[in-house]
Amino acid sequence: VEASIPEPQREAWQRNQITGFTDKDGFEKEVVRHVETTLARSMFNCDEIAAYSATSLAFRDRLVTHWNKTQQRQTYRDTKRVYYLSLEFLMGRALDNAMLNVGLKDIAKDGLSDLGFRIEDVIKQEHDAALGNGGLGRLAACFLDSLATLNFPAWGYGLRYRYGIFKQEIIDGYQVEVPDYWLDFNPWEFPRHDVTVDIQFFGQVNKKTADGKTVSVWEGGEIVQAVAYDVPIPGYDTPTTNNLRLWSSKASGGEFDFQKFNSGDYESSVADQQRAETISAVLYPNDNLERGKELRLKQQYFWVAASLYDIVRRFKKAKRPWREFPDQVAIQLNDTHPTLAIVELQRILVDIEGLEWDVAWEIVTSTFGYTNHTVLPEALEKWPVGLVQHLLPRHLQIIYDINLYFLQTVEKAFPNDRDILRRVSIIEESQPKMVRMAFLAIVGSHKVNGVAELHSDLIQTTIFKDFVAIYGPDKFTNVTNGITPRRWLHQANPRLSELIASKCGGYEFLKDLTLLSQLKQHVDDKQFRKEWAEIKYANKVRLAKHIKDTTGVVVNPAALFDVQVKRIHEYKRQQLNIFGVIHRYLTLKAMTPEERKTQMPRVSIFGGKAAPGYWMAKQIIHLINSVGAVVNKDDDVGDLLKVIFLEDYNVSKAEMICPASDISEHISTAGTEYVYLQLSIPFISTSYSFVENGGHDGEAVTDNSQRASGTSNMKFVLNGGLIIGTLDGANIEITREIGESNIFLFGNLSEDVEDLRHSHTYGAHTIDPDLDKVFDEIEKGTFGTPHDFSAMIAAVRQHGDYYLVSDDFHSYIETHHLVDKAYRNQDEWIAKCIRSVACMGFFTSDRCINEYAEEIWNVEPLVVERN
Ligand code: AMP
Ligand code: H2P
Repeated sequence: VEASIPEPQREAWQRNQITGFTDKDGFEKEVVRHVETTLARSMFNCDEIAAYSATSLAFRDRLVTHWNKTQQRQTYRDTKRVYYLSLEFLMGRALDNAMLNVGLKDIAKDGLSDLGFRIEDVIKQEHDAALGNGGLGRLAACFLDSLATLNFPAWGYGLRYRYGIFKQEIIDGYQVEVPDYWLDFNPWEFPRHDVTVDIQFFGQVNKKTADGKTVSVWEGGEIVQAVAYDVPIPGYDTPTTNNLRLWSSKASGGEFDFQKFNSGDYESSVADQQRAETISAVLYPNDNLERGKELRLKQQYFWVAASLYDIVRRFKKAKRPWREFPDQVAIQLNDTHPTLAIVELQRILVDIEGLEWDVAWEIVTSTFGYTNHTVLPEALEKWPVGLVQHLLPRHLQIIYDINLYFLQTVEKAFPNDRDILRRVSIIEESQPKMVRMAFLAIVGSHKVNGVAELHSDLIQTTIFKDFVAIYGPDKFTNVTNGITPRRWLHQANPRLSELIASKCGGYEFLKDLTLLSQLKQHVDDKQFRKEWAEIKYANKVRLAKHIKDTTGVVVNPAALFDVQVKRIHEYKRQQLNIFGVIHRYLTLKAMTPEERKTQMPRVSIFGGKAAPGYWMAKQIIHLINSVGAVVNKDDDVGDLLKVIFLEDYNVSKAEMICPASDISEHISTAGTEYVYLQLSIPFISTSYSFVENGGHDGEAVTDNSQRASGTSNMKFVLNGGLIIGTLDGANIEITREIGESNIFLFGNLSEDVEDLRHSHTYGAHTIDPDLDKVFDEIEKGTFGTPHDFSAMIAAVRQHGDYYLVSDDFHSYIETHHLVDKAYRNQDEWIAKCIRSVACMGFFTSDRCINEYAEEIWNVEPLVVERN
């Protein structure tokens, strides 16, 4: 439908163009207008939530005028666009980010104050948009910020979950999950009831002949409607405002089935409606674990089919020939979750548009790029063939054809190697047969990248080794992760950002983070160090207040704040940390009061969610809280040790925590293999097991880094905190950039991990004597019922200590002594922090996006003119 306004009437539109507010008075007017009209309230009943809502709507109005201009210019110029497909976007709050990115926060602050509100209180009203689990989802959010800031024509596509990641409550020391109903009021989204797509499931495939040509037609089954919701993504200091389009599911054909309704079957017609809505109802709360649930596959197809329909529709508007599709469209697959997009595009081109298979396949493979985020075998997606057949019968046929043509080329290239066909086949010949999504993603993309140097090397030498032999090394590349300095420095730590700006010639560093290197010249400036230290202290006071308000525990802001916040996972080794804390406690208890006076006070701060089905992770949370309950009221130790578990860790809490840390922990085991995983992750269903024949390639996955990259390490260093870590993931590149003297490294190296594991004897494995004492203390009941923690101890003592907690314990404890010692010399400590920040330029997500743009997407920025 052509809905555009004809030329003669356009003048009226242009005359009435909306220009957003630019000063305090204009802002105040907009807030009052929204309070009184949009919200139908007044000065007599405007609370902080209403002030937040009206402020957000005022800024949203501003964003959307820029959004329109950006989209119009992109449409008019018709340059290549990037589409970032991610099942997770962990956006956090939007208001503060919007105010800073459009450069009007000061105006809003003064305006709100005139109207009777403190801007900090207003900002705090916002509910986090928590549509993700951890690093993978937050990376997608940082990438959106960089794409807009660098003026790339780019859209994100995801799912509009009604429930994001659950809210965590700690009750009696245990994690309790509460649904996150975040959509009560969300001023940041625009429902697009005019942008809907019908998505088909189930049914059957029939061959039909028309004009002498036989085509496959997918018929029957059920239709679910996808409705678009758009979220504007403002760039920093640029009018470019990109779009994040999230799909919501709805029963097609109106409210419910009227036939059923009329025949008296009201309940079942409502049930159909509910079933359709279930698709986008909830984010799967597992990090690094795939569990083969039908609903998850439905989510994936629903989202990629709607997104591709939209992308293809937009491409077709310019009436270009199909072969130009890859010149206009780059699609990045964030992990394997959107891999069905490859199959769907092939289906659209062959079945619907009538292209020849080879022509279509060339277009498909030139369009897609695939990012791998982990080599953890339990995270690599596989779908049972039977399930795909049932849900997406035509797609399974296409997958088989893709595999057939692929294996034929492999056979030609490796004529005497039968085994390679079995190893690289997209279909795993297991019981039941499985579709290996990572292999499909590789075959259907022109570039595959890992997210840190070590990680990208590892995928090429282990899980994807055969594919390197088949395609050559050029198909594989590395893009080391990064973070947006706008949110993670400027927004989270405004005072530090201001201090840095005063030494780096203004705020340009926020757009070119390498400018931070100018800080090096000021390391010896006493006044500068003093101000730096004051800011850190103030940030710690703010966190201490939050701790007091939420846990009741009073902590001393002068103590060394030691932070580990991230999803709870055995490979991330929060258990190593808490065992270390117990060791510290026992050491303090054994000292005389005189000796204690010489010790460095410490606050050990933990935070993070456990997947609801991950029993061991929940035990770890319970132990941390149990230790805190004992230690925090022990007068012998007093300020020398406090143990805090912060409830419901999320993006907005991270923004408060990162600036307040002195040392943070990034201590995953530097290596893995798969054989014992069944023991240590008991809830993995054996029928959906990768254990059967090892990793994707049917061999033992050996010598892998467990942590692909890690990104919170970057956030902590950028905020002037030091880190303790293993030689794993991006820790390695951080060390390279900031220098070994500015980081506390410990533990075994990934190359030794395998040998160590083999040396562990089952049943009675000799462990570190200090760790043994920690275990004895737990078993004595010092921290509550010992039985509660017996599995955690058994994992180390009896079950082979898969994560090498005992092997690394001594070096961990020793390194923490070095941390204490270093912290005593505050002046030198601050100097280390400044030197580190000066070297963090590499870790901006802007650098990542420029690398993707150049090496993978082949897209150019498109600058939108300012008003
Ligand atoms: P679409 O690409 O159809 O999803 O539209 C996205 C946005 O691009 C719209 O909301 C408009 O702001 C803009 N747009 C679409 N079509 C045109 C056009 N013909 N001329 C200028 N802008 C357009
Ligand atoms: C994962 C990896 C991290 C990596 C991140 C982004 C999957 O994050 O484990 O090492 O930095 O992707 O590439 P997470 O586990 O936090 O969801």
